Amino acid sequence: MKPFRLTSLAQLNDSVCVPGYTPQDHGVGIVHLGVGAFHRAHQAVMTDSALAQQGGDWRIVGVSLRSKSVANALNAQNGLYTLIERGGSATSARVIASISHVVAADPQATLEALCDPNIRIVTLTVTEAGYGIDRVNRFPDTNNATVIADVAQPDTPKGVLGLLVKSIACRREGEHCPFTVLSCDNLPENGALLRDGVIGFARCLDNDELADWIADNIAFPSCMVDRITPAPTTDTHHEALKQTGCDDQASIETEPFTQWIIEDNFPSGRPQWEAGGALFVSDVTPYERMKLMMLNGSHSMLAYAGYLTGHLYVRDVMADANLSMLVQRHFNAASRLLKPLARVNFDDYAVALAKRFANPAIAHETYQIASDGTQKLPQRIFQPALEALEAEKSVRPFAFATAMWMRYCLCRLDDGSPYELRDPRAEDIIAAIGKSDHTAGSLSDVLHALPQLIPQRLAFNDHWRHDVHVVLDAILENGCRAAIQREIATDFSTAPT
Ligand code: CS2
Repeated sequence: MKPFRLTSLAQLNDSVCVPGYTPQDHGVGIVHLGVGAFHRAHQAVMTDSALAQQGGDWRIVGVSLRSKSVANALNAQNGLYTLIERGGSATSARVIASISHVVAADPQATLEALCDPNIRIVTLTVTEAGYGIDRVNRFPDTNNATVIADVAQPDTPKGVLGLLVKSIACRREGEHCPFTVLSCDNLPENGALLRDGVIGFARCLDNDELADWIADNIAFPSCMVDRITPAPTTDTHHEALKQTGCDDQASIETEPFTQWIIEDNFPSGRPQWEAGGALFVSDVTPYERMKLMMLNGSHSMLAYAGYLTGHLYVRDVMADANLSMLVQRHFNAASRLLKPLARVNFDDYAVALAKRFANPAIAHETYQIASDGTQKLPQRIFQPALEALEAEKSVRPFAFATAMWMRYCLCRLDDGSPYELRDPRAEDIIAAIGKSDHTAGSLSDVLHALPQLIPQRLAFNDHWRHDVHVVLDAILENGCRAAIQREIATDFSTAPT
C-alpha cells in the first residue's frame, strides 16, 4: 500500500517525536528568507522547541527567493517535515511544525509577507553570496546585477537589500511595528554587516531620511549558527518513511550537535529560543571568530584538499591519516589567533570538531563545501592569515588551504577529470586563469590579483607569497596526494609554536 503523504501529526508512528503544541493554535511572527535544509535543521527547530515551551505567535513564513521545490514539498505537507538526526550509533526522527507555509520565487508575495503587521522578526540564511553587499566597503555591491536592478526599480525589488528596505518603508508608513532583522549566515559580524548594507541601500535610493530612520529604529543583532547539515538525498526520504510511516518529500537530515549564539537585541520581542538550546550574549564576536576560523576554515581547507584527492565526503577525509593531521594543524593555527573565551577550551572544541567531522552517519560532500570559495575564504582563511602574519605566527596552514583552493580553480582533477567551479565569480576566475601558463607563479599571481578578494597587505607580503608558491608548486609538479605527503613530512617544524 502506498504510504500517506505527511500532512498531519495524527498520521505518525507512535515512536516519532512530535511537536508539543497544536500548530494551528499559533499565528506567524517570523519571515525567514532562504528556507533551505540548514534553516530547517536549525532555526526552525529551535522555534519549534520555543513554541512547545512558551507558546506565542511565532510560526514562520518561509521564503525561497529562487527555487520552488522546497515550497512545493512543504506546502503540500502543511509545512510539516521530518528532521532526521544521525549520530554515530543512533538515528532519531522528530517532526517539526514551526513553518506555517512557504512563498517561492514570488517577490510580490514576499513583500506582502514582510509587510504583514504580525511579523516581528525577519531571519535570513541566503548564503554568503546572497546579500549583494560589498564586504570591503560595507555598502551595497554596485556591480551586483540584482542590486543594480533593485536600485533602478525600488518598488518591485527582488533581492535581499531591496526587499528589506521596501518592506521597512511600507511598515513605517503603515505604522506597523519595526521588525528585527537577524542574519544567520556564516559572515563575520553578520548583523552589523547587513545593517550597513540595508542603510547603504536606502542611501543608494537617495533616501537619507529613511536611511537615518532605519539606523535609529531597526535592530540587526548578530548571531553564530552551527549545525552540519548535508543536502538531503533519497536516503533521507527513505529514513523518514521508515521512522514516521509517512511519505515526506521535505525531510532533512543533520548531526545531533546544534549551537546558536545570539546577541540579545530584539526590541519587538522574540521566541523563547533558549528552549531549543540557544544562548543569548551581549557580544557574539568571539564565538563567531572561533567558529569561522576553526570549523569553517578547516572545512574549506579539507574540502579542497579532500575533493582533489578523491574524497567524496568529509568523513572520508577524516579517515585519511595525512589529511586528518592537516585538519588538526589547521585547528591549532586558528585557535592560536583567538582571545581566551570564558568557559570555552579551544582544545576541547577542536576535539569535538574532529569527532563531528568524522561522524560516519553524515554524508557531507566536500564538493558542497568547496562551492563559493570567493565568498567564504576571506573570513575563513585570508583574515586569519593576515592576523597570523601580524602576530608573527606561521601562515603556512592558511597558505596550504589557499594553494589548494587555487589548484581547485583549475577545474580538473590530477587525472584530468573535469568538474564545475561553483562560485559567483567563476567567470572572472576562469577568464583570469585562461591567460596564465598554469605554473605556480602565474596561477598565484592572477588569483592574488583578483579585485576585492585577498587583502592587499597579505597579497603583497613576500613571506605569504613564498609559502603559497611552495605548496602550489609541489601540487602542480607532483600532484595533490604527493603534495599533501610532502606537507606532512616537511611541515611540522613550521607549524605555529
Ligand atoms: C560549511 C558550512 O558549506 C560550508 O561551507 O563549512 O556550511 C558548515 O557545515 C556549517 O557552517 C556548520 O555549522
